Amino acid sequence: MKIGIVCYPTFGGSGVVATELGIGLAGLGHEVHFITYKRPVRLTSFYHNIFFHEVTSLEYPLFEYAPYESSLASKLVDVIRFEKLDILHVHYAIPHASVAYMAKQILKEKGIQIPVITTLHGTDITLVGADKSFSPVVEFSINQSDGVTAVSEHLKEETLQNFDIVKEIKVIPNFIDFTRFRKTNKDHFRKALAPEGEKILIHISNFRKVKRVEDVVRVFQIVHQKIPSKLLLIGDGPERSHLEELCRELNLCDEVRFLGKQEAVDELLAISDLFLLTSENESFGLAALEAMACEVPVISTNAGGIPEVNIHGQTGYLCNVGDIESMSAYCIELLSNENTLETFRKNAYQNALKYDIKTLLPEYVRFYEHIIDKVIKS
Ligand code: GMT
Repeated sequence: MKIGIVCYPTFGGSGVVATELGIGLAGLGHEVHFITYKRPVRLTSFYHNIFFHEVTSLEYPLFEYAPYESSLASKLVDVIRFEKLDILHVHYAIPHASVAYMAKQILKEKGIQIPVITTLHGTDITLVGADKSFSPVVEFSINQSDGVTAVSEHLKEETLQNFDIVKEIKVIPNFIDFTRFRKTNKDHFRKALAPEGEKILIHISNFRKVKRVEDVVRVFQIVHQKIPSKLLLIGDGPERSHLEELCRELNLCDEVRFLGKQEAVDELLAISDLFLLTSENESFGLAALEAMACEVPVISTNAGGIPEVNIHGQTGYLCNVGDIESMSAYCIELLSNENTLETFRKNAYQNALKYDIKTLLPEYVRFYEHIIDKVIKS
């Protein structure tokens, strides 16, 4: 198949999933075309059957905001037409689903049919998409997609509750590539970050308010009083300077390392003992799955789709949003008992195996074939 993929090219979960999916599909022999404003960050190597088409917005003094949607729609028309794509898969509804609809209509005028699949990732439905300033467009464009997928059961339910959806939503959960995410020996690295053999807690996110990273720091403050430990904060975003100030206030600057955006997150996970995910909303929690694949148990909230990934009492523990006391108590419990920690490590890995890319990639391929068939027969 010739597959077009539209996504945000950034470190965010939806961009990561879209990129890994494209790489996986190319590995199966399909031809993949990424169409977005920057080369996706996870697309680091050269593949003979992966192409990147950069969308550039026209600057003009009249435009306070350059109309990216029009540039993307025009690029889609061009790529679909001249590369003869079989299907277009857009990740994150806003604005990709409505832009895909526009491109589809333009191509229809030219006698070209392009099946469109939209994958919902989370904030496109929960935080941003449900806002009145977007919701009519989101609802319309989901209903106009030929196929719709969501990354968790919870997200599917939330979409059906928030919008009047007439299309069937298929759940295809996020996946993990075990050739990259696995426990490896990085002891030298561990020594550099925790020279006295301290335990390592880790959090990875985009530091947006929804992640409640302040809770991570406050949980760590309690844990650190009982267990010699270090906290690694990976990622960057709007809350970072506030968190740096908080660490200064709490006198934790020597124990908390802000490592910024990192590509080799697998190497940092490989030296970690616990992963903290304190989000108030999370459709899936890809970062938690990446941790589990590297045998790192997860202490998280029970928000959104997280309980579908992190199993309470097996792969980690789930607590109510903001319940810092319970989260820290669970961290201390696990970090104080080497045997239990080891069992949780194994459980985390076992549960992550359910999300192996090798199992989930064929699900996407079957779904593509089904949608192409349906559109062609219509
Ligand atoms: O978490 C974010 O803010 C980034 C966001 C995105 O769209 O890139 O992540 C969402 O999609 C990920 C991949 O499907 C999911 O693992 C995240 O749970 C989801 N984030 C939220 O629902 C807040």
